[in-house]
Amino acid sequence: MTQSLNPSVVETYQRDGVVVLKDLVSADTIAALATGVEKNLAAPGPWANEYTPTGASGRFFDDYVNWQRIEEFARAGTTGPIPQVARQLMGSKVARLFHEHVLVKEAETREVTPWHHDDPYYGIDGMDNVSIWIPLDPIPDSVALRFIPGSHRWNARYIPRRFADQSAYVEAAHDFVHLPPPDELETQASLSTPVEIGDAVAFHYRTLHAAPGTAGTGITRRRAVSFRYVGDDARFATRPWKTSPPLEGKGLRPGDELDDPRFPVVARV
Ligand SMILES: O=C(O)CCC(=O)C(=O)O
Repeated sequence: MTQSLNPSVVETYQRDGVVVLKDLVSADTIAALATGVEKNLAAPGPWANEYTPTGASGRFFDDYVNWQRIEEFARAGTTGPIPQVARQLMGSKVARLFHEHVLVKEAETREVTPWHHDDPYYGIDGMDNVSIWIPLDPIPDSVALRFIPGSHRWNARYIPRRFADQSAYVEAAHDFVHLPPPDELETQASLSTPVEIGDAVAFHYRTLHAAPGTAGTGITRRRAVSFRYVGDDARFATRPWKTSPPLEGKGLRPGDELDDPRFPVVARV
């Protein structure tokens, strides 16, 4: 089934680099993704992270690229409305799944998701891309993702910062600059995206975003799965640091199309 997006939604995505998609995900898919997250927590992959220090309250866990072993992620990320909507938002002929990313914050987690954009972390170049962030719990404003709309068009790429301590990956790198200080970004963050279960937030790999922890909010759990897609202009790339996910070329060289079973075509015109 192909779900046709209202053109104004696509226009907002292209202009702001972020848009809320109401009622995108069925209750069955939410339940399946919740099962997938439990499987993932029970058996983390080799690249999983725990960002909460031992002994501190809460837990901030993330992991990615498990769709080939967790069928619930494969089904939601490669079939049904999610990939179809991704292709339309990108305005691409083809959508490929890049990977899925699970982010879980338990109650009283103090660790925030720091300001960043995703592109510099990835070994992918191109402007045809989208992450579809799907919450499995209601997301009130207190824990909602924050965005700087339009920042995907700033023509700037920022040196990644580690989620654990917010330190920069490197001092300097050609073609990349340091992020402005968080309080400066905070004042520009004009968009918070509270959403209900069934809604999703779509955002561009270059759109600056952040998210609070759960500490002090009364939120008991905040689970999300972010499906990441790339479109027609996506090319394999290297970075001056280890990419995240740390995918190897395996025959792909910088500048190559992602013609590789790790990045299956999941929607086409
Ligand atoms: O879920 C979060 O806290 C952050 C999500 C995020 O940064 C992403 O999906 O790129």
